[in-house]
Amino acid sequence: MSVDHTALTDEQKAIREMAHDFAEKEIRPIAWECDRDGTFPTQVFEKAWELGLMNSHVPAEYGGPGMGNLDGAIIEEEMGWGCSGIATSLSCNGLAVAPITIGANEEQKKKWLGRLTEAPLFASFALTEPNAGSDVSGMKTTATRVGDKYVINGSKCFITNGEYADFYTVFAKTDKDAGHRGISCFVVPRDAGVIIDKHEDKMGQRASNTATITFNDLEIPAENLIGEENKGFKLAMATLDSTRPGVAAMATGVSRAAMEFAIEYSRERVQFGVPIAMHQAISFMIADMATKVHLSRLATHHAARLMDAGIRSTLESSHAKRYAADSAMEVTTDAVQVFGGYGFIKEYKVEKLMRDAKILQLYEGTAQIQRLVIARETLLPRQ
Ligand code: COS
Repeated sequence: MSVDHTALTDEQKAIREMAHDFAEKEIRPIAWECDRDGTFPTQVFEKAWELGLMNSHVPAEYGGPGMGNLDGAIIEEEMGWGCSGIATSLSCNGLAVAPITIGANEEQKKKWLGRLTEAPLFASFALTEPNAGSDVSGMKTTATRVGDKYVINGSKCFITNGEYADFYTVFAKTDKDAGHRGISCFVVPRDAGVIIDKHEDKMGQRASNTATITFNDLEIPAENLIGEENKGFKLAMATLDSTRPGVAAMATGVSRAAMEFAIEYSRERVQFGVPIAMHQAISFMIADMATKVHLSRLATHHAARLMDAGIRSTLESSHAKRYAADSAMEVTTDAVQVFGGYGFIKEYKVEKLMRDAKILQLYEGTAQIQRLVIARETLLPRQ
C-alpha cells in the first residue's frame, strides 16, 4: 500500500523505508504468535535498538539517533503497522524519558539518556495509580525528603515495560495538601528496590508488557529529582503533549494495516457473483477507512511538525491522538465487518487488530480526556 510522501524529505522517506522493512521482516512474522502467547519479543527490541529505531528522540550529544518528532512519528506508524503491541513496548522509552529531556539538568540527561544508548535497556513512565488514572492530581504515592534522600511509598499500575525497565520516571506527591502543585518527578532505578507485583493479562497489544510496581520505603538520592520540587504535574502534562502524537502515529499504522487486509479480502471474496469490493456497501466502507488513515496521518504530522518547530502542541497533540485512536477503533471494527463471520475468527488477522485498537483510546489519556483538553483549549484559548 503506497503512502503519501509528498511532504517528507528524502531522509524521512529513507527512514520510513527502513522502518517499514523492519516491521515487515522482523515484526509481522512473529506478531500473531506473540499476541497468542503474550510473549515479549526481546530479540526484536535488541535488533530495533541496534538500528536506531528505539530511542529515536535521544539527542546525538547523549549518544542517541537525535531524530525529530516527525521522524519519530514516521517510525511509529510503521511499527504500529507491524504490530502495535510490539510498537508500544518499542517506543515506551520515549514516554519514559520525555520528562528527562524536557525538565532534567545536563548531568541527569547525560546519565539517564546516555544509559539507554549504551545498551538495549528499557525505561518506564510511572504516573497512573489504581485510584488516579485520568485524575493525575489524585495520586497517593508520596516522596518524603529525608536528608539527602527521598523516601518513596506507593503503587503505580498499567506500567508499560514495568517488568523489564532498568529505571522509571516516577511521579509522587511531595506536598500531599497542594493538589497538582504538590507533585514531583523522580528517576527511580529498578535496583533501588522496585517491587514488580502484577503482570497484566490483556485483551490486546499482548506482546507489550504491562505491570504494577510498588515502592516500600524505597530510597533514592535527592539528586534524582527531575526539575523543581512540586513542579512535576506540568512536567507530566508537557510529556503527554509530546508523546500523544506518537500514539496517534501508531494508531494510523493500525488503521492502515486493517484497511490493507480489508482491501485484499474484498477483492478476493466473491458474493452475489462479484468480488465484494464491487458492492457499494463495502467500497464505501473502504473509502471511509482511506479517509480516516489519511486524516490521522495529517493530524499526527501536523502536531509533530509544530513540536519540531518548538511550538506548544497541546491542542494539536490531543486532536491527533483523539482522532487517530477513535479512527483505529472504527477502521479495525469495519475491517472485521468486511471479513464477515471470518473476521471474528482468530485465524484471520483483523481480529487481533480490533482488540489491539481498543487500548489506543485508553492509554496516554482516554478519548474523553482528549476531548476535555480540546474543549478547554478551544473554549478558553491560551493567550
Ligand atoms: N502543559 C503545561 N501545563 C499544563 C498543561 C500542559 N499541557 N495542561 C495543564 N497545565 C497546567 C495548567 O495551566 C495549570 O497550571 P496552574 O497551576 O499554573 O494554574 C495546571 O497545569 C493544572 O491544570 P488543570 O487545571 O487543567 O489540571 P486538571 O487537574 O484539570 O487535569 C487533565 C487536566 C485532566 C487534562 C490531566 O490531568 C490529564 O491529562 N489527565 C490524563 C492523564 C493521562 O493521560 N494519563 C495517562 C498516563 S500515561 S499511559
